[in-house]
Amino acid sequence: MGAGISGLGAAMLAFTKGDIPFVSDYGTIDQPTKNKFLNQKIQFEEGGHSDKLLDADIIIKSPGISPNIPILLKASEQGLEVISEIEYASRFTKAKIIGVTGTNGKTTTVNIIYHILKNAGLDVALVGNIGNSMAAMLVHKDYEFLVVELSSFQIDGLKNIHIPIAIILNITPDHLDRYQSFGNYVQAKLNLLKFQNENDLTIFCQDDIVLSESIRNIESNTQIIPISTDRLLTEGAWINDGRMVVNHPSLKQQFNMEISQLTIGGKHNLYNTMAAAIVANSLLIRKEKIRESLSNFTSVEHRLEWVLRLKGVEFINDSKATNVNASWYALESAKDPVIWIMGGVDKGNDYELLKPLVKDKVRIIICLGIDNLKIHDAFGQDVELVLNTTSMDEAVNMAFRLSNKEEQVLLSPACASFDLFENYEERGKKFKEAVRNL
Ligand code: UMA
Repeated sequence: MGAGISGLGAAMLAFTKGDIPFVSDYGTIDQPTKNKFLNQKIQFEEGGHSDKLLDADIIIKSPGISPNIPILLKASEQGLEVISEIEYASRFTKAKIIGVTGTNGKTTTVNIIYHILKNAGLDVALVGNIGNSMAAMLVHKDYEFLVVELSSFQIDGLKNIHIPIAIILNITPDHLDRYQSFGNYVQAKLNLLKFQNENDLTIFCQDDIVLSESIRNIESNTQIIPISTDRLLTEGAWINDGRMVVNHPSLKQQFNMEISQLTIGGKHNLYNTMAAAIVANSLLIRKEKIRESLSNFTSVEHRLEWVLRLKGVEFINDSKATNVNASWYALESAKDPVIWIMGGVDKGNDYELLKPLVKDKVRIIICLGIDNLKIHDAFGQDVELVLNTTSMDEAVNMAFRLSNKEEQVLLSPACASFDLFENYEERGKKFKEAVRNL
């Protein structure tokens, strides 16, 4: 179900492995995807989900599709197996899976892990929520390691996968439009531990109160490894006197490194780096290789990405920030004053968390979205100006016109992008284009 990235990948893998795929999409399937189906004689339907789906042995559901739509409720009444593309793909690989979840930081963390493993000469692929279908990646070859970015929607569709190394970076409210309550969302993330056994590693951030309390209350027999930047731990990963230290009985090697040698800054990146360093040490990658990789890793596109400086004004692309917490990190690491371009599709945002930072650092807010009322209500009293626009070019031009020397123009929407853009990548690319056009 769904003919996007994951549906196309699943269909291609099914076809290659001798299963008979049928693809159903409620929207219009784009022509290049249709051509791929036609080339392989893969059957498909568009413009709705017909009852033909109920004749299947397994339904592979794309993560963006709600499990509560009528056809899926019917399928579950009939006892049909409904799984995610990641679960389906896992049935065709011998790779050691490193699964990374969390509300924020997943993309940076999987990229760091991938970078270290690749640099160490390992046979590794980077897949999942990052934008690469795991199934599509396995069509032509298998890998020794798969680094998988997992959204909670993707975890929901897992069943028998084995995840020897799991990372949960943090849990803050997101996707409340789909999970009804924060508790359900927390549970969805913690379900990752269901796919692990006593020899497996679970890495989690101890400084995240919700996460550390929930993880302690969960029945699990895995090797749980905490990371912290706030406290000196004796086991796990922590910061001591400017050095990152990694040490845990379940790891075969100890590791430490000067944090001044890390190429990516900010407290959040320390967590991402510590998690990646634990993974690398558990795989016994040579310490010099780990240090080398961590000191030449460059940041991820659309995540606090520095674009350029023009007449003393700095432009930062943080389009990947699709929730309040991600924008909190961006504002926290920003130099003041900030002209903040934000807004889009609100996923149940509570802006209270941002108010102190906004008061302190933001001078002007430019809303880039169709419905901006909530933003005006939340921050109208805290900044000089709140302006509306529905065009990226206009937003960037406005920001530049109103900016002063030594200010920062930050695109960090705190919202999803679907009202005006295809996805956050398109939003980020349009931002960079508009900035370069200045
Ligand atoms: N569709 C239906 N029926 C429905 C609803 C949608 O057929 O009831 C169809 C749409 O018409 C469309 C297709 O489903 O053709 C899209 O499916 P999808 O939304 O699951 O998107 P994919 O292209 O398969 O991409 C998904 C992830 N998207 C979502 O979870 C929304 C991608 O994460 C991921 O990279 C990709 O699988 C490969 O694993 C993106 C994302 O926005 C980056 N993730 C969210 C986030 O990070 O916040 C969770």
